[in-house]
Amino acid sequence: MKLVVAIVQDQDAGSLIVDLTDKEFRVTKLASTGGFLKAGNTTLLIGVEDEQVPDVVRIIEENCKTREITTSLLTVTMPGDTYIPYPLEVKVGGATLFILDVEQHIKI
Ligand code: 2BA
Ligand code: 2BA
Repeated sequence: MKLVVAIVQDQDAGSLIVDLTDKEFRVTKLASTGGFLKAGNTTLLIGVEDEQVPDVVRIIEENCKTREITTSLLTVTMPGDTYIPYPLEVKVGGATLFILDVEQHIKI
């Protein structure tokens, strides 16, 4: 068994979960925050049999889009702790996946 950990954009999470559950995959949704943009994103845990991983990856590819985001980061200028916002263009990927071996899967 594998655990697919998928970090996706909030805008894509709804349709992705619908498509996964339509195909009878089980999903757990976590609200998460990206360390760089400090903005909300969604982390999905999807526990599946090894041979189902390609199907899960395909459904994620179909639902998740790369987006250009212009954000403003705050930079501190020396001296005097003055913060200056500066615009930054960032390409946020459709999804970041980690696919882990599951040592045990127990339901109680
Ligand atoms: P939910 O996805 O909200 O599922 C709640 C319960 O609904 C499940 O209880 C199960 O009895 C039923 N259920 C879910 N999907 C089903 C399906 N495709 N067909 C028939 N019945 C279905 P549990 O199995 O005890 O799961 C409780 C919660 O644990 C799930 O909440 C989900 O958040 C998580 N979970 C369970 N298995 C998972 C897995 N393989 N991967 C990720 N999360 C899992
Ligand atoms: P964030 O950390 O908020 O990053 C959002 C986007 O900002 C990233 O998109 C990337 O294009 C850019 N970025 C991140 N760190 C950067 C840096 N040090 N310098 C320049 N640009 C940077 P993605 O790579 O598609 O990542 C989207 C989200 O996926 C991330 O949100 C983070 O929550 C998660 N993620 C990506 N790679 C990860 C990893 N190796 N471990 C854990 N989480 C990861």
